[in-house]
Amino acid sequence: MFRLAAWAVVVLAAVGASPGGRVENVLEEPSGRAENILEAPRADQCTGFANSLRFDCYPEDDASEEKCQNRGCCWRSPDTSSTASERVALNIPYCFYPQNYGGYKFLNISDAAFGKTAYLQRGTKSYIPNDISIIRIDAKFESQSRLHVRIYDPSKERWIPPLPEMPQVDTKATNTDYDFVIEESKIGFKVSRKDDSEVLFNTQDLGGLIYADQFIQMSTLLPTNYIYGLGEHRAHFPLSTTWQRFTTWNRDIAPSEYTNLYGTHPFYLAMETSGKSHGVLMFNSNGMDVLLQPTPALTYRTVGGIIDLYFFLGPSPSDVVKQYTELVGRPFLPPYWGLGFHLCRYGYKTLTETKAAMSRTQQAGIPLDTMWNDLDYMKDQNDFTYDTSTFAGLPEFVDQLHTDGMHYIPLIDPGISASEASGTYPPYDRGVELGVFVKDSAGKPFLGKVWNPQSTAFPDFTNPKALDYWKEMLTTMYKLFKFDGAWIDMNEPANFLDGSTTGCDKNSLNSPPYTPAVAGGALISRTLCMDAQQHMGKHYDVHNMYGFTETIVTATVLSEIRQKRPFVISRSTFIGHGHYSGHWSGDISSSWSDMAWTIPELLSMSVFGVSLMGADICGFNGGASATLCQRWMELGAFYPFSRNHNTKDVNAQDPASFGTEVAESSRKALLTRYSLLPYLYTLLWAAHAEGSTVVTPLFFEFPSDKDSYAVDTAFMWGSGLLIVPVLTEGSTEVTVYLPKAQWYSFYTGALLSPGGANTTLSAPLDTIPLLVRGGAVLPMQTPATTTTAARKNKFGLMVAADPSGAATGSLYWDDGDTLGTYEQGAYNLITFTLRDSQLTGTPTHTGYTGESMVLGNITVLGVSSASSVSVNGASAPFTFDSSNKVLKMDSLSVSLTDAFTIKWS
Ligand code: MIG
Repeated sequence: MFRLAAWAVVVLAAVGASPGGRVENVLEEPSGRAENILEAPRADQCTGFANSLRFDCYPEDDASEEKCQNRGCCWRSPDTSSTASERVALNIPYCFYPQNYGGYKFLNISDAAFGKTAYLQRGTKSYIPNDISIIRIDAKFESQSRLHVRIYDPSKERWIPPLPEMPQVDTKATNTDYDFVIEESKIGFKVSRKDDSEVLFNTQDLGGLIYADQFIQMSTLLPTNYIYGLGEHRAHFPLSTTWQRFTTWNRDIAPSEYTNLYGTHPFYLAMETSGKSHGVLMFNSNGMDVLLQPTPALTYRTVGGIIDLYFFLGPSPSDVVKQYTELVGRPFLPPYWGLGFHLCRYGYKTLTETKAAMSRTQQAGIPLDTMWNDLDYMKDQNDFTYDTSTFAGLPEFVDQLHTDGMHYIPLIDPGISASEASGTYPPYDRGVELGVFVKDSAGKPFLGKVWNPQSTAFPDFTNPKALDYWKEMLTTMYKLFKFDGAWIDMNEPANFLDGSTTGCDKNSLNSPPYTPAVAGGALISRTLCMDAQQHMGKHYDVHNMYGFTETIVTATVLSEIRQKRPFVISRSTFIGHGHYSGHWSGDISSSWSDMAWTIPELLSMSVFGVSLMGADICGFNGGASATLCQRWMELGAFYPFSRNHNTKDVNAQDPASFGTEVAESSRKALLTRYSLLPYLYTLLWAAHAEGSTVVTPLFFEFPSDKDSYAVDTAFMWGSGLLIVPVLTEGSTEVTVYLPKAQWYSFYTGALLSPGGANTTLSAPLDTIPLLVRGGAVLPMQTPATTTTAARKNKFGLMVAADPSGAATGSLYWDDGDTLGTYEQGAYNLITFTLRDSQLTGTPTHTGYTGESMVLGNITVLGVSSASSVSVNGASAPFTFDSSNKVLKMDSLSVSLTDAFTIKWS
């Protein structure tokens, strides 16, 4: 199911055996902030620049004319002859690169077995210390749709993230969808789409190419302003290109617009004017700014590693995501129970409180699969313990959950208490013995402070021994109580201090010549020192991979301990995260606007290949009102990972705590979710097997409809279901742009609108509008209040005819918990086809016999008339609603693992 235990061991060990190059110059003495002073440009080199063609030469806060000119750059106020809309942007640089900004020149360009190769040499210094004087470009034509452009130092190994493991391709694809253009007269390169000559990426002769040890900068023109991705950030789904900076540096912080957040995904997807799409990954783990400007253009600024770009040619947006996850890892297939509803809070101070929240949820008839506990369950907030007085009976509680077909997940922090009396706390003592903690510059365990009483050590998950260590710890806890998954938090890694308990040394890693626009203003802000040592490299290089490596180790160890699919939800993420686990959007607030922000976050994570995604339903910080929680429960019922979570010391937010109305709406929405779980599960399987998206942006399905490009208040499940939540208080209707298609109401089956316009949908307080798209067959199941119970029920189908009366769909089914079912063929796959008033079911794979699969009901939308129905040749009862044009068969008993035909006339 994923590149399993053995894989992680091999990779981590291999990495250990030969640590990659790392940033070299740990200067002994104060940081390298001292800049080279260059000559000011001539005035004629600074004229004739439209505002949008200015590339920022002084992104730091303390720009001045003198400092700008010392960088050899032009200082001019923005050009007022430009259009008003350009002028509103306050970020138009005063300081910008002049024409012919000196620097690199080609030494030569030649063909290579993998594509093209070229060398560039720097003639004059840049303003940043430690320029690399000769750099090499390799363009590898890796496949028809994938181009890999690597720019590096040919004479010295530099840091390249060893994970996720990238393929080494040394032969050149012959039929490519792209042209790679490189010419001696123009510094840089160009990538274009072969069939329509669209230029996708063009760095030629743009100012500011700098390749120094701790500062690498390159700009490119873009073919479009429709850019998506570049996470993790709170931002609208189509990213602003109005001088907007997107900084990636994993950070524990409540989300606010554009600040760096918990994860790093330097990948973007672009929609071209033609409706075609391409994607670009900058495979780099160092602190980075990516700047988007209206030209449209993009600038990468990273403080280490190399320029390592992968281009994905699509041409559809879903092709781009498939090509991306083919490279970085397909989403994992979660256990089926993980798709049920989860209930959690920080501040269930006792087991009794935990049980009370659970039973009022169950009393209200609200589906619930998994109970969670936060730090509260721990003794002194230390990992791998539980408080045997406040949480007395925890093991028995967990056993009872299992008896009831439910599950239990505890929070686990990476930080290990480093100040317990020696011999009393094995997690620390063993960690020291095995040497698995991150080390300070002197080689001792690096000490910070997180939740533990006095000080905290941090396991180094890049160390192959961490796998044994973590397994030992989780096994010990598993002996205490049989938890089913892991909620891994604070793994940016977060620290309540800036650096260690004794601060950080002054050197070029802890304060580099350039600091990206990170929250707190310094790389060490609320995390470790940059010169802390990990097995793979300096924290400076591996910081953004801390949570990712913890995720890999945790998922691997969990699957070994439980011998079942691991369910891991991690706050910190990196490129390729979705291959191992899910993610939630962290410490959002209980507000209407934060609820709306969860949708672009969900859509972006889908683009990054993280399928199992959710946000704290009803919001984390602050208390939610009943009206907010009602609408949020309805929306959250459609997050792939559906968990209500809350902070401590505010009012309860579990759905039953607000009284009957909220409880009833929650019950209704969650029962609808549970009825659609076979569809959701099939989508997760398809993501795992083929890289398609689960949460699907509307425009992925309508790439030639530009009006759909900006929609981020609604989202689809796959290609068949559109979810349109109400995001404003008190509204009982909601307006959304619908592309041209047949859209049916999920609830009544009525045909709503031919699309192509903004459409207002009615949304009573207890109802979230759901639209089924003509052409889809949604596999369903009679719901229950746990997935364990629901899985015993009969299946159903919702069939929605397209204008030609056709539809298709499929159902993937297995036991929902065993490792590797798909890979081992232990599953059933059934495809459904509607055409000419005839629905057929065809089992294309039958490898799972765990339970019989019986189809109990079918609803067909968009049927013009029906006076008789036959099932496998025998006539069958039905009802027909002639006003909504809905045909229903409610009392079927058809085996899904045998081919079947249902006809009507
Ligand atoms: O500093 O464990 O995002 O979900 O409840 C806060 C306590 C630490 C942050 C997580 C949140 C969790 C909380 N944690």
